[in-house]
Amino acid sequence: MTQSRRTILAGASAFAGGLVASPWVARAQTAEFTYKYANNLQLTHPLNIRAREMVEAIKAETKGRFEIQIFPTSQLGSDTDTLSQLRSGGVEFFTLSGLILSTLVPAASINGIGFAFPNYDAVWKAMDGDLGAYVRAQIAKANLFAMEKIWDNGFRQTTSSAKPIVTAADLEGMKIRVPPSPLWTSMYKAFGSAPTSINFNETYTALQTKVVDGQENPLAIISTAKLYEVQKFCSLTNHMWDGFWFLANRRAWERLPEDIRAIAAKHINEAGIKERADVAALNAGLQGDLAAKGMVFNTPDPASFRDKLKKAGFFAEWKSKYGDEAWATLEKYTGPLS
Ligand code: X2X
Repeated sequence: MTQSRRTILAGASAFAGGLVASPWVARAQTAEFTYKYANNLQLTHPLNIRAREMVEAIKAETKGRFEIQIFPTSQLGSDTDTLSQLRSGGVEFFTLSGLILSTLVPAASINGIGFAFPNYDAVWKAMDGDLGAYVRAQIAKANLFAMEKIWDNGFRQTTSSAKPIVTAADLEGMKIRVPPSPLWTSMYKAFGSAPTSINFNETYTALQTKVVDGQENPLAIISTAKLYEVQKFCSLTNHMWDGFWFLANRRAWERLPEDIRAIAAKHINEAGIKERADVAALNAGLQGDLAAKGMVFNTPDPASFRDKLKKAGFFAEWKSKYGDEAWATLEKYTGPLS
């Protein structure tokens, strides 16, 4: 049966059922391409709010040819599992912190060096400049494609069920959850903590059952993942900035016709820019809301933390791991770190 006849019949039956105003309303084309996009965040996080708008805009501009199905809250598996699925093509898109991606692409964690970025202005100059370009080139070598604009996670804060973190000494011996990443583990070992690598989808339970006493995340995550229900203290350490690369399986990305790829990339990058503004506003405004939910806040002086890392050789260790060229690119935006 030809498309036009199927369309008319479908339109006529729908019209007969009183579902559309005119029998000539063309049925949306069945998508030529249907891709899965996985992420680890709650539906209420700005990342998923902007992603829903994004997939609708892509479907509309491709006239239904390209459909992206969103799988939030680690529905398809943990971050480490989903990275494997992205590499195999089990999922086509995945937003992932560069620090977790660094298990596959070591250079991808470089933006997470402790106390590197003083503010968002320095972050975006780096990530939309030479540092981001360098990391994306390294990601491409792993047969993944990273969209041009990294999405925002935010400056990370330290929470605990036991006590406020006032100086670096308070981190000594602390059982702290960290995402699965060599840099996170290294940093908290340098603080003298006892870091435990736990995927985000298991973090709430690990805190609730006291497997760990604390964790660290931006306020937007602490709020949307309801970590305030299982954490009493929040110390505004701002100890690192973290983002989410919007990653594609390269074969799946290149399988798309060029016109669809251009439309998808445009809307994905636009959504990332909007999400950045949402997250920054949220992180700036959430302290009062979280305090009203019972969290106790303090703002520590960063000097003792930075000094502890320096004395532990943390900066020197990671400079040698990344290499002089990459480190110089980082310091172009942060100023001297080691
Ligand atoms: O796992 C985390 O802590 C989170 C949600 O911030 C990341 O995806 C890195």
